[in-house]
Amino acid sequence: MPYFPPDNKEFNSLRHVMLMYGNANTPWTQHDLKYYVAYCNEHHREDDWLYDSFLFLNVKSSSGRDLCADINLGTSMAGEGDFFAMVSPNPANKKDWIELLDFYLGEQGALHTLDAEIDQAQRNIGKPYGAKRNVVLMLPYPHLTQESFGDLDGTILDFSINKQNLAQATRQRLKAEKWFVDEIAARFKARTYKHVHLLGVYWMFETVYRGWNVDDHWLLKELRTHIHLHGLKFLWIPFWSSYNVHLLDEYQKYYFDLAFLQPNFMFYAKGKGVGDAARAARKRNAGIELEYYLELQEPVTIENERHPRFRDYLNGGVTYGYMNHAACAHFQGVGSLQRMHSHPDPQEREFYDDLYHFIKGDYKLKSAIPRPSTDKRDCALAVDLGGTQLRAAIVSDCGEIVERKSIATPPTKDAIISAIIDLLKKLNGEVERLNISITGIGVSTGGRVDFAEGVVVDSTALLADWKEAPLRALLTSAMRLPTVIDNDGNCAALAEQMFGDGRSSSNFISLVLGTGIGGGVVVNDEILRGANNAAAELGHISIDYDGPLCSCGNRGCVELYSSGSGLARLARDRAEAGNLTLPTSSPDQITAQLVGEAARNGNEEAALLVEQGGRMLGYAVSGLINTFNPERVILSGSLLNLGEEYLRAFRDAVDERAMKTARESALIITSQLSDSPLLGAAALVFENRPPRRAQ
Ligand code: BMX
Ligand code: ZN
Repeated sequence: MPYFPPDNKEFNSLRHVMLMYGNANTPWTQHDLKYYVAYCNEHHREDDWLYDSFLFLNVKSSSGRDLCADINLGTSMAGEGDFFAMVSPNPANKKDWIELLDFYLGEQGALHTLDAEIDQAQRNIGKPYGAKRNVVLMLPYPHLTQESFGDLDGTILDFSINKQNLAQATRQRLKAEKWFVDEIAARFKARTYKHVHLLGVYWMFETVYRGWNVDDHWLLKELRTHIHLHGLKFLWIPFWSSYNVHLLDEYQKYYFDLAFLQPNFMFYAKGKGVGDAARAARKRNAGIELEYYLELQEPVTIENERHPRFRDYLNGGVTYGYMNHAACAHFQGVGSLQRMHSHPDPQEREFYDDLYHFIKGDYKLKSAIPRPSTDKRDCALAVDLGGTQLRAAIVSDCGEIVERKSIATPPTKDAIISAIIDLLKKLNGEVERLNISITGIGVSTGGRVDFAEGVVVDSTALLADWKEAPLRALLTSAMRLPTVIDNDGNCAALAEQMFGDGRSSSNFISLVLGTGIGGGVVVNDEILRGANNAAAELGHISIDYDGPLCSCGNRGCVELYSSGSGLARLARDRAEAGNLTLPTSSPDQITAQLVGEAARNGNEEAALLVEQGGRMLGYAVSGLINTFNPERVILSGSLLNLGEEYLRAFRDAVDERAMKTARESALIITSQLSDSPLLGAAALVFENRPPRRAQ
């Protein structure tokens, strides 16, 4: 599932909507609005267009009564605590709601001033802005404590259940909301704004609650129907907490037309990063909110991390693709963008320029700002057991390999296990010197793995004795660290998802071309594990039903032609039959790399094998593209060193064989990660405690 896309015509091409917190006592002035309408130069003059959409919202009326429900009390990033229906002791009444209407749509209201400012900006900028600028207006909340809202059609509305049942109270609350929407529509129509399009209305309360005294589920469903009668959209920006995340899942079905996931990454000392928020937004077809909060005078737990985190938000737009592929909401607290523009601190000023580029869609990754924290770096001990090499490393939570060791894969199960423990102990001995802390152990291995139990179930001939190995239990007791184990193909996909090109796509296929062919499939942001974690053995797709027997039991598996072991086997057979001459007479020394080298040096038989390897892989991947319709196919592993011919033949076969529609959307790329299974082993550890630092 993609993000909620920008430039959606039904939403008047909305891309970036700025939250404009205001206050009836201080109406918006043209001077204040210009920093949002336009990118202003150092002389405070409009130089280029900036936000295309504006969400006006006021929390309190001029008399201090509450226009909206307080939000998210008692919840934390980890989803602790609970929501409860808000009981404002001082709820706004009809008079306050009318004041809000005047604030938005009065003669000198926010929309009037915005329209005038756009007019002026147009003269100064001298180029058109495309679609009309959007406005979205917050609806006030009908508080349950409001027993005497004011008169509508001759009755004084009562929102409480003190003198009536819940259905009666909810109907009265709905009546007030419908009236407010009607007023917005009528007043907007009555004025003629030149540059402003009324896109919709916004619901401030961040959960949809039903309890003994409140039924916002029914209220919102009915209200949305009414909003649609006016041709308006209903928008929402809920906090991504464990409580209401399921409401976000189906927001379009029941309540809202467009929701932005609110990460709250800016406000909690520990918790999920922007990458997780981005993935969660994609899963739900939501937009995403960026939070600035640069200088707001409120106790913020991460006071000294505001700048690094804001950099993470901007970088995340590139890394996770939301800069150009998602509708974005921008939370700036009160007026922080304007302060950034004229700030004496050059870092703040740089952020202003960066935001301008972000909105234009051409912001480039900048290096992450180092965290002031003196904490030890969080790392994992990672192991990758392949058919040829056993490797182990210390990997940091931003995917950096801090220390590594490797040996040739031992031949027996017992020898493998003691070699793994030996490598891990050696690495663990480095912890003090490196000033790191180890969160856990992740193991990436060939073969079928019982993921839940941490047991290697069985293997092909590439790891002949690697069966029924209760690896997690053994490592946990030897190392006294939590351990997670998965198949190496899955691990590589996980590494792409956490550190590589998988960060910006929800559907991709990863192939590790080594001794064998490791496969991993990500569908809708989830690794496809199957019924018992045996899915995605992509090396064992048969492309020749009558071909040679594979150690998996099938015939003609693609791994027999296109992997390192497959190419070496074919070359050995040909050399023995006298059809291939390689610069060695010993069959044991024939490897895929040797075949590649010979091919690059003009050996035609060797070149034919390399070409066939690439082509056969292309046939198998064509089927995968038709099956999974991925956004990307990410190739990694040592076989990429075979030479251009392997990749060219692969691409040609895919172009020739995959179905057109699926082929068009599948980008074939080589991984940017140097060691995806090893990084994936670390990713297993970090999966439930994702990285804090940006790439
Ligand atoms: C084999 C199979 C897969 C593995 C792939 C890549 C075993 C031992 N291995 O197809 O599970 O993902 O090789 O492994 O059954 P590598 O040895 O190339 O790393
Ligand atoms: Zn096979």
